[in-house]
Amino acid sequence: MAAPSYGAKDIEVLEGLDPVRKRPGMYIGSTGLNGLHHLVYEVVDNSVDEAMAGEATRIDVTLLADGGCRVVDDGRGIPVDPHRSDRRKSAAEVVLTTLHAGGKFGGSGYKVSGGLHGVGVSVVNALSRRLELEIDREGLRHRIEFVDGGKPLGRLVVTGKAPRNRRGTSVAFWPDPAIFNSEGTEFRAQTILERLQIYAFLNKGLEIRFRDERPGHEQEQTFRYTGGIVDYVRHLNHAKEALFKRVGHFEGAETDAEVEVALQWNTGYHEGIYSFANGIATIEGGMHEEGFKKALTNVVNKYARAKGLLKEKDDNLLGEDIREGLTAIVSVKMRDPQFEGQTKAKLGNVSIRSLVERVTNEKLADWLEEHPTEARQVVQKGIQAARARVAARQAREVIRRKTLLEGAGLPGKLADCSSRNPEESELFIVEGNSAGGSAINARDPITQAILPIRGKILNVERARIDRMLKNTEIQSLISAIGAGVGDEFDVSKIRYHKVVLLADADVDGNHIRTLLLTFFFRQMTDMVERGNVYIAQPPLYSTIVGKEKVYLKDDAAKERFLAEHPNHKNDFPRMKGLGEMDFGELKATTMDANRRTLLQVSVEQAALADGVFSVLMGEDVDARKHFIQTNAKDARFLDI
Ligand code: 0RA
Repeated sequence: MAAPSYGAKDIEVLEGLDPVRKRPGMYIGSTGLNGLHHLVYEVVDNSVDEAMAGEATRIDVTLLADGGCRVVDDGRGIPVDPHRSDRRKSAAEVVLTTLHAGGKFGGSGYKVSGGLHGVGVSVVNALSRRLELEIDREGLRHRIEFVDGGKPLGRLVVTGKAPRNRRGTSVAFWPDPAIFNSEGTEFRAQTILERLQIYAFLNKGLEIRFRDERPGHEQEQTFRYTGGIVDYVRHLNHAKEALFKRVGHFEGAETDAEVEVALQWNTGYHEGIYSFANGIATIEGGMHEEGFKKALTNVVNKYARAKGLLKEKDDNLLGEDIREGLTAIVSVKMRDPQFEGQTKAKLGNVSIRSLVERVTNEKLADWLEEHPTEARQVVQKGIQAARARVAARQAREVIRRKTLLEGAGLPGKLADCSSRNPEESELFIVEGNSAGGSAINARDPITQAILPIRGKILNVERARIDRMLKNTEIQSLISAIGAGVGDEFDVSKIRYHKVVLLADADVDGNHIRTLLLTFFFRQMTDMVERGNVYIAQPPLYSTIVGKEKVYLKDDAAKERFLAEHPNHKNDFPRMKGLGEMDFGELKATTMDANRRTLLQVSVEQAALADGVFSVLMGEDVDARKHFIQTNAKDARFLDI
């Protein structure tokens, strides 16, 4: 076979992009699905930069029917004039075929840019089997195409007039299956949508349209937020109960750097500070977050003292007290962001700390003065959190002292199993005394222990941890599990490797399950993390077949049954509560290891129980699934 003949231009191209094809992971993280989607972000980033420079107002992202992705913006367009290094080539060709050739690195016209993501469209070109670039500039439409990882099919040519004198850049690319050979080249709309929405939140007024043209996946969605990060905070607090309606907002700048903050408290306990540098999520935090937190603690304490809400004898509120239930966005834009840390998601620039601190100290103090009602609520919530913190510590102390004095005394209500091997031991926490009675009869006494818990352990909507710890039922639970609680919880000491919540599918059952999940999540986190917590699934329906009673777990199981037994005429009475099942039924449907189904609780679910009640445990399984998928997958939106 004849060796392919390369001209000088080809050799240069190969030199330009070869490193990317050799080690794609260095440029896009991985060649799995994450890396694949990175290509989209890479292209969109450039358009977003154009928007940040005040030159673009709209970005269209389209997943093409043939598997490609097209990103169009209405910015200035990549420059088309002959490049200074090689007059035969257009600047656009050089940008697409050379690493780091983008305008961003020359610093021309760009105030800020992502930095990390700035490796540019050339990387996308290198990892695509085809890329089509169209530029509308100075009234003309220009076009150039690349194949096989960035080889130009020709030079940039003018194909006609730019329609309606529009300007902007269009990049369409088809990822190379030879590169993305492990998980394929099929984009996931949801993944892209989530990212686009964040871009839209962070760039006030920017319109981002998404369109999926793939057969069977057709959909369209537009994001545009005139409130920017204020809308973002509202969105994050949407499923929660806001402490007050207003979202606080302030900004400030110095040469080469600007900061914008939006914040609102909710009645929950989770602290959600989401920070960004040049539009990139800084999941590991960094200097901007440090500056914000320090100033927040300072400003709120000062305000509380000035208004007499904290007396001279009172201790200052801790940062964690003030941040309880806080949802905040801290967004900085700056030259040369330094990304550090394990995942390069921590902002290292020391100078930004003092800017954010200064701006927050000044502007947040103003905001509190201007909004005394909200300010008072913030302080009151902080004071309550501080009290709860002290009370929880005291309650833990009491429990610890009790176990020290009384040894490993087990609670009287516990019907323990005889096995002392945690691996095979199961603890069923059963709602209601009568249900507890059936469970004791239904169990395998060697491996299954029963702890009955009264239905109304706590008749507070959202129990605070300190109140939970003082509750005798919870104290029994702690000693039954036998591994301590809170900071002292030691998962290696748990007496049962399965801790199973068994409660009715009604309102009270949901309540107690949610409380217990919240408790486990906050006070026995490792146990949840290791997958030791389960939810028992008693059946929802039964029906009679011949002489036998058949149990059906849920509506889906009922549908399946009907499909398999089209002539079935008997009805499907809804199962009554646990207390009304006899022990034979309870054993057959819920407890017998060979016949039951248990739902293993993930950290995500437990986290959601901590913040979101109805959605997690509600009837609407689809809404729940959707919620968990969209909120918990991304660690930043996980309520931990
Ligand atoms: C280099 C210089 C200029 C703009 C761009 C690149 C640019 C790149 C992309 C990529 C996607 N959309 C884009 N829009 C613009 C500045 C050009 C000038 O000063 O006119």
